[in-house]
Amino acid sequence: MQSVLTISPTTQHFLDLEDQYGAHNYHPLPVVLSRGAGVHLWDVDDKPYYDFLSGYSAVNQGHCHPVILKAFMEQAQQLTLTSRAFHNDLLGIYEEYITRYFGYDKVLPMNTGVEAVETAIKLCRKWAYEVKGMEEGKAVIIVCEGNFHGRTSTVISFSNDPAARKNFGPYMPGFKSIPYNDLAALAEALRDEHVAGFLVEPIQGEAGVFVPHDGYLAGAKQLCEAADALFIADEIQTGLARTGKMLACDHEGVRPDILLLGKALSGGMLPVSAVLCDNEIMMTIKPGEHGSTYGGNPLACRVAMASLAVLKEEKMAENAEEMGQLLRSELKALQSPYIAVVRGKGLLNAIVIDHPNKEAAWELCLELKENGLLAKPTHGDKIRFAPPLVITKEQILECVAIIKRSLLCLGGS
Ligand code: IF1
Repeated sequence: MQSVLTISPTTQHFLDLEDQYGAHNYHPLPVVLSRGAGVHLWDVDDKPYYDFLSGYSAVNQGHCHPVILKAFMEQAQQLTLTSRAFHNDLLGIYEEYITRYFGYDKVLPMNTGVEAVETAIKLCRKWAYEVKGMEEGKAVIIVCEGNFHGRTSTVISFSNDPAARKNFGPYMPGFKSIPYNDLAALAEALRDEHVAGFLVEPIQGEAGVFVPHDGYLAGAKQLCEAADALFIADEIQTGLARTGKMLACDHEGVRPDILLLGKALSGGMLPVSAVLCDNEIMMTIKPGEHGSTYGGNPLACRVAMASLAVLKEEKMAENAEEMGQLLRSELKALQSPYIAVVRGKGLLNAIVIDHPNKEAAWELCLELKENGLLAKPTHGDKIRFAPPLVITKEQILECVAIIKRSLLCLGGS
């Protein structure tokens, strides 16, 4: 196995700066990017790449989408932040826009994805005590093994990834973890009268794009309804056209009680997240009980509306569905002995590498980088393939050719 790494002096300069002055909380590929447009990125030496990560699905609309960029620049010159101590002339317009777009009574705007998750946990608990009438302090939220919902101390409390948890305790109580894609386990867990809700990713992203069986989401929603527990869908990664529908839950006609959005809600321009639900849940939070300095700022509102608009106008869900099928079938047709599995939905895909060398997925990603395609391994042997949703058929075929050529670095065939 030999991927010959080329690292220019300019690239090395930036790697050294980060190494010396930045916290070492990441292990990125050794590529330093300075420009992006659509499905492409360019490094500091002006070498072009296909982006097969899309900022972990924050850039579904493609890098620097002109419509989103225009909205961003116009609003940035007008008004960017008022705080929620005062009203601004975009918040209400955005709130009407996004609630109609997804069909909910109300929205609570936040910034990062994990803040949306935290907000959902607080809403779910308040609803349990104030609407369902549960004894205060007793609420349990069911979560799934292999979950990824962000990195706050509460959210890592219910992760079972040692890297995310170790030495960050003490951990927040009130969560029960069950196997993912297991309706019997959910039914059993829901028998506890203190269950307030079920928090789930419609496809587990960090777990390596783990797609549950058809009917899992619909079945889970039904079980939650029967147990009077809230079905909370974390669509921060799966939402906004990524999986071939506007929401991954749409594949099964499921309407979550609480819907969490983030990432591509701003097309990669700034952190924008949202919690959507109906009045019965949302109105349990009263003035002063939750919020954030930047949540609902006019710049975010304007950019989010543009980001949502282009998803529909450019039929990105339809393209994700079509291009995803093409990508998976072309990858399978390679019949590489090193690709054990090709899986995914729409343009949220992963391959599982089968190779005696444990570093094979990392080596392949280095080789892909050399050949002009950027992707990142997860959990050692999986590589996510999730390009921006504006990718064309010709580009998919070119990318598969790059992948085919790069696989040679793993040896022979
Ligand atoms: C990092 C993973 C992806 C998410 C879901 C909430 C959040 C995320 C389903 C939190 C964030 C990110 C964060 C990023 C890596 C990344 C990731 F590999 F870790 F799992 F996308 F697949 N719910 N996912 O996927 O959103 O607070 O970050 O805005 O570096 O931690 P955030």
